[in-house]
Amino acid sequence: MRNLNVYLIKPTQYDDDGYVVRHWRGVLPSNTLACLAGLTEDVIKQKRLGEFLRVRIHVLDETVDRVPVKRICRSQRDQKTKTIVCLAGVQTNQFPRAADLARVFRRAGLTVLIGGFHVSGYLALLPAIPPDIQQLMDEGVTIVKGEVEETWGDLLCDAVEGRLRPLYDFLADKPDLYEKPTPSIRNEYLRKFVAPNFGTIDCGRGCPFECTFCTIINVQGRKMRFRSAEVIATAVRNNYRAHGISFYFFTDDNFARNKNWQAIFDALARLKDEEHIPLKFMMQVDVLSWKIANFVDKARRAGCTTVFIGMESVNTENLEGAGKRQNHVAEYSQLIAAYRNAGISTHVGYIIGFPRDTAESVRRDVAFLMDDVKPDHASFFMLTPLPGSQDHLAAFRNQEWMDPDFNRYDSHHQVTRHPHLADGEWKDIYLEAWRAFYSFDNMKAVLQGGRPESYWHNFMRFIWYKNSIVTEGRHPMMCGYFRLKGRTSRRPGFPVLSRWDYYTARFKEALSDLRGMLSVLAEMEELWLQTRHRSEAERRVAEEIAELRTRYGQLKIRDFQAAFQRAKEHFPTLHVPSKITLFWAKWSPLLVSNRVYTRADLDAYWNTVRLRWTKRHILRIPVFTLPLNFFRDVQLSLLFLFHMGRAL
Ligand code: B12
Ligand code: SF4
Repeated sequence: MRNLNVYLIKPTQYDDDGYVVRHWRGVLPSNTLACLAGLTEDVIKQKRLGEFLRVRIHVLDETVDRVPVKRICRSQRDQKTKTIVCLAGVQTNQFPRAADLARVFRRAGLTVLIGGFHVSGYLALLPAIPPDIQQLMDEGVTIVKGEVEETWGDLLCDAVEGRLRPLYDFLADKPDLYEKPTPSIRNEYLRKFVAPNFGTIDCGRGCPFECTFCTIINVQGRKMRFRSAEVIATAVRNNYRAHGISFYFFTDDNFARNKNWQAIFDALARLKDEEHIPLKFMMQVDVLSWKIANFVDKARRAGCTTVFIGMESVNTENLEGAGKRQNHVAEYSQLIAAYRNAGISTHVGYIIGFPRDTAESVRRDVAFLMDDVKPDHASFFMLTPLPGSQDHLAAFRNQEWMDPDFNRYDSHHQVTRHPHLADGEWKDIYLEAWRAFYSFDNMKAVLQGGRPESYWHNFMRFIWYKNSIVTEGRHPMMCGYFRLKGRTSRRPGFPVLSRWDYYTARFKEALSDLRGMLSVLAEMEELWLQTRHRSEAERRVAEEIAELRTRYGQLKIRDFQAAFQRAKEHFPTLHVPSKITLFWAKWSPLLVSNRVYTRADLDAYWNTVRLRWTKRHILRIPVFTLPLNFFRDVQLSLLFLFHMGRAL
């Protein structure tokens, strides 16, 4: 054998219509793929596979790449070439897709392995190998349970020599990560994501706590393992120089319990101070992290801009029931304030559907979250018994109903029965929580209450989240920009539509997506107009105008002047524009400057046009102002996009 193709493929999920979920651009690149690419490069460098074997690594993330199934199947045709397909980082909701791909590749005679959290967690707690995994093994697929930092070379050797076993179990031998190869960044992969300066590193693994819904502790363990601070700093330096990576997601489940956090933060701060690398990062921490001496301050100095916190609930009974005893609701607002005061945005994970939840209690709790706890962002999840969690084991032992379709285990679907929430009601209250948190008023409150340095960061996340939930109806963490669907890439059991039916349906969908996106953009434009940073004087003028806004549309130039005049009483240096300037400002298309505070008048105008159009009162459409308002709208949008682009 002369050539070896190693395909590292992260499968995606099927949507509810059976189409493979793929986006034109993703938001977060996969750390598992980068980890396995780094390990494979290391195996090649060490010549573990022999001197003369030419190895090509192909990294494919099905959430943003079309997997060229036929080409991969053909790649082993010639005798001197072998192809190994590694279905990587397979989560429970991706397992059905992974299994379908595995079968196709096996039928073509390729070597296929599946690893990741689903198989690892599923096999970690259940007393016997479940039938779906056994069936795959019978079909010649190798299942890998656990982490492979110390065994990847051996596995690849077994694969090359054709002596792979059906099951490898590394769960008991968790690798020491201290000096292991770090995730490898690939430019061609990063180009598929919205921010191509975005990288991932897991600085450590494990978590000491005992939440019953969590799979991490039963796969990566409760004993913390971590990478050396020097290894991380070297990776960050090299990634910056070679790929321009300056923003990281440190994927540790709990960075605050990484025993090496201090050394890592110090090393990163040195990269910023001494080597002028403009490093920023986000990380996951627990609710007690703010109490660790110097943690928040050092995080800020190292470049932390966002923390993701597993808050899960504001109901103490829910937390106790889920074994999350470390979360004290009374301290939540102090936790948020500690990070906010350091200029770090807070993003909380919040679970809906704990056994004690009712529709009313969820409504009350979400209001408390927004009004009292006041995090910058929240991600909501429907409680899901993920294989590998104590919750799943308990439901399995008690023979409770669990949806047999793993494709739905994405915490965005109901997969169990709830004692107080009827089928359908659970999902409704979950979606209501999303809508409440990402309502205009709450987003406005967050942007106005936050620090100026967090403004654009929070704003961009709002766009991503709003677009995912409102336009696409998908969980933001499983969503990207512009949904793509292949006509024939459909789950077995779903019919492949005729070209005509498919393209008609797609056209309608694309139109509705576009309409959704434009309406999100218009809302965000208004949010920007109402919240963007202004000087004190400008703010005062805005308040005056807001008072007059009840009569908006009928506002006269003299009203504006009066507002300026009153503001001048507070700010004597304020320049009161002349009548001519204000006339110009009100009516000229060039009005779109920093004196626009709302697009309410434009929206009112377009609503009138729409209403008259639908009521067939076409002659009553104010045609003379149409081009002017269109021009003003385009201008305003360009100004908004310009400011957003500058902030990116
Ligand atoms: C980071 C992360 C994300 C990121 C992913 C992007 C990124 N930047 O990586 C974001 C925020 C987008 C995300 C989203 C979601 N996530 Co997530 N995520 C994680 C997290 C915290 C780290 C992943 C990671 O990098 N791990 C380090 C890598 C190296 O570990 P690994 O994947 O297990 O891989 C090792 C081994 O498993 C093995 N291996 C893996 N694949 C293969 C393949 C072969 C062939 C072999 C031999 C070995 C092998 O080798 C690797 C190296 O040792 C994990 C928890 C965790 N600690 O892993 C949760 C986790 C994977 N996520 C989880 C979930 C549920 C989700 C969501 C469904 C949540 C949601 N509703 O939005 C979505 C799904 C998104 C998607 N389309 O994949 C669950 C999955 C559990 C399960 N059984 O399904 C986890 C375990 C957390 C949990 N709550 O329990 N996630
Ligand atoms: S704190 Fe988070 S990572 Fe740790 S056990 Fe609980 S859910 Fe899992």
